[in-house]
Amino acid sequence: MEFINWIRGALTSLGFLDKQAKLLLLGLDNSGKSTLLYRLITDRLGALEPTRHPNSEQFRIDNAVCTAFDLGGHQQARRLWRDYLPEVAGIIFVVDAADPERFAEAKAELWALLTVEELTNVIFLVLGNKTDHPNAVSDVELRSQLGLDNLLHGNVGFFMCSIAEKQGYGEGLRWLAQCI
Ligand SMILES: Nc1nc2c(ncn2[C@@H]2O[C@H](COP(=O)(O)OP(=O)(O)OP(=O)(O)O)[C@@H](O)[C@H]2O)c(=O)[nH]1
Ligand SMILES: [Mg+2]
Repeated sequence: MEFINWIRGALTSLGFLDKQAKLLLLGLDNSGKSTLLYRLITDRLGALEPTRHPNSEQFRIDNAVCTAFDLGGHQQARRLWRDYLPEVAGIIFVVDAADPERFAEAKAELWALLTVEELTNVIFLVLGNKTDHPNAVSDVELRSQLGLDNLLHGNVGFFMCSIAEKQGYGEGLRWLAQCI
């Protein structure tokens, strides 16, 4: 059995077999998490209600079969985030790049996760969303506001995107799929 698992692991890492990955979609309320999930499974832009209950969907990125949990980002929902951390391969942390008043709050939540010991080997994809919005700040500005300037860990990727205009998140997700 050990040997079979070893062969499986080797074939998966060479890209011959599908990887299975549990992902979490986290970030403040209104950042665009559910919009992203809906986009990934339907390829459409949905008019969605704020997420009140956790839900999950499966989708494929290259050879990674991902099960993503959308937990909701309002204060009460954030208390649930920690319950979902076991077995997580990647966290997609969505930030509204057009809402500077909430950058400090987003930074605090992001860093609360980045410093969890259990998550040391987890891949973080930080998406600065809503680049189509007139108030959106630049990637340099957002990276700095989130304290990601001098990040030396290879497990954190930062990409700007517009889920509405189907830009940027594809590159981010492919980077994530390669890393997990
Ligand atoms: N302009 C613009 N608006 C976006 C984009 N992505 C999402 N939105 C809008 O942002 C708002 C919030 O999106 P949701 O996906 O519901 O946000 P959420 O992160 O799931 O929020 P919670 O469920 O409350 O945690 C909606 O009005 C979306 O239409 C984008 O790329 N550009
Ligand atoms: Mg939502």
